[in-house]
Amino acid sequence: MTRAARVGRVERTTKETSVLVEINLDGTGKVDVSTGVGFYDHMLDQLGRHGLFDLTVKTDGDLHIDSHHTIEDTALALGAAFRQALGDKVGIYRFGNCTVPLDESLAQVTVDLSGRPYLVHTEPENMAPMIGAYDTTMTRHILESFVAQAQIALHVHVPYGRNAHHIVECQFKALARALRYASERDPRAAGILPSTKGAL
Ligand SMILES: [Mn+2]
Repeated sequence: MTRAARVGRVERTTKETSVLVEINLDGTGKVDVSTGVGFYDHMLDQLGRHGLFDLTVKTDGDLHIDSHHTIEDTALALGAAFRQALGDKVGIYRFGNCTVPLDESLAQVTVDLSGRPYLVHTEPENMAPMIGAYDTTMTRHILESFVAQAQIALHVHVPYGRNAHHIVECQFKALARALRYASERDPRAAGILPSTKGAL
């Protein structure tokens, strides 16, 4: 049986940004990312590497204003590309979770590729406001944007952590791995849609 390639490609252009995202869910973690926001590139690199997704992201955004539109629009395109790559969701695990520590910080991520967007997110308050050009309040905004387009239920919790870089990075690592587990093909479920409703 030949399986359709699980790839997504989204181009999104507005007056604020121009974004290209390409993703292959069955990749090897080959990543080529440039958004103009160094720390965000580092996070998207985590997503591809630990998700074992091949991921290309090229964003040309209005960084002369700030990094907000660039970060948000990239997350929207990424969510849309991920949804596209999931295709009919037949034969996948659907649910995934992963807990990842990064030194003193811990992230717990649980995902359901449900077809319905819902985000629950908690992280320590009073984090350092900026990591390079990355505004740390954008992490929730990235997750919201990704969830809205990917149409998934996503719960991300950081029960403790001190260093802002660690707090954000462990979230992306755990997200990557949870998305990988949920989107992976279940060898016992070939040809089966993981829903009693008959739709996902
Ligand atoms: Mn916004």
